[in-house]
Amino acid sequence: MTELENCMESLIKVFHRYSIEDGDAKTLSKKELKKLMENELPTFLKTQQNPKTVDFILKDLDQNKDDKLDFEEFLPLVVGLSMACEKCYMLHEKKKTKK
Ligand SMILES: [Ca+2]
Ligand SMILES: [Ca+2]
Repeated sequence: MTELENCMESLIKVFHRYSIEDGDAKTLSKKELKKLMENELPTFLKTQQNPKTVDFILKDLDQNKDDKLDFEEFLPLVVGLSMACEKCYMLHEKKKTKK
C-alpha cells in the first residue's frame, strides 16, 4: 500500500476502534469521541483550555443532530486539523530555509 492509502486505512481503523465500544460501530457517541480525542489527539486537546471542547466539536460536526458522529461527520474534524497542521508545517519549513 502507498503512504496515502495507509493513512486512509489508519483513519478508518481509528474511527472504528472507538466507535465500536457501545456496540454501534457506525457512529461515535460523545463518550467515544471524547476518548478518541484524548487518546489520539492529546496535543490538540491540550491547546484547548475549555473542558467543553468535545461538546462544541460534536455540536459543530453533527449534521443530522443525533448527538453522534458517523464517519462522514467525523472527517471534517480530521481535515480541519490537518489544514491547521499543514500551516504550522509550512511555517516551520520557511524558518528552516531562512537559516
Ligand atoms: Ca458507537
Ligand atoms: Ca450525526
